[in-house]
Amino acid sequence: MSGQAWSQQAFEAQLRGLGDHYHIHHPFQVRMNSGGCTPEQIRGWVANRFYYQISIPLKDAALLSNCPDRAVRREWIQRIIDHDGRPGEEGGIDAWLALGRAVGLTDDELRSQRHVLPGVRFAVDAYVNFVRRAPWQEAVCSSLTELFAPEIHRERLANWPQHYAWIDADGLRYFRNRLAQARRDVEQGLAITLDYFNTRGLQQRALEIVRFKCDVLWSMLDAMWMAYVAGLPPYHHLLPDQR
Ligand code: AHQ
Repeated sequence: MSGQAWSQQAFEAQLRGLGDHYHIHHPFQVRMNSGGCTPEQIRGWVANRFYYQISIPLKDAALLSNCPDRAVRREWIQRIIDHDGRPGEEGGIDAWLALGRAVGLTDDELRSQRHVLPGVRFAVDAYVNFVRRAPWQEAVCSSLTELFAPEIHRERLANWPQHYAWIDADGLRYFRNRLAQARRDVEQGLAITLDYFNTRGLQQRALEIVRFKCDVLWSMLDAMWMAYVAGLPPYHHLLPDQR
């Protein structure tokens, strides 16, 4: 890609411009945030997103294993602790299990992954495998969909108590925790990205990477829409016990 590199300010604006592709605009999320989801659709979303949540620490560990920069690792490793927790400290995975219980799913249902749709698994695995193979700076860049995450967490915290009074508000603590964590994560990820992607070609590559991650998040919800809204789960032509 020819052309002069964007200034860091212009490059950040380009990255933030990808917010139009963020999954907050997906029909499933729009339906969820406007109160249009049935309990089964909420449960399907929580059960499928659990696979994403337990994959994040694996993704971040893969990034760390590729990163020779101790200063970066010392900061990035907090992300694993945020999700896995540590002795005496609940992590995001525990908070997501609490969300599961609040919507009527047992821990075993989540941990067994029996509700995880093929399309969700493929999208999440595509993300983890990208990070395993990519240069660590590209892997950092792929986390920048979180530029847009605070808004989606704020929306849930505002709308779920209003629209889904049947869900115990205690189950929403994951979203509360992520508000601050996402902002902190983005500070580090954005600084690394603005610094490393410093030619026009590299900057275009960065935009491609964030678009790929938007595709990951969008595809997860496409699979959930087919299964839980359109009533067309994989192999819907077969009897439930044959699928
Ligand atoms: O809960 C989320 C989370 O911990 C992360 C980590 C980050 C990454 O490293 O890719 N992305 C991410 C996201 C989380 N929640 C999603 C949501 O919609 O609740 C949003 C997602 C993201 O924006 O990438």
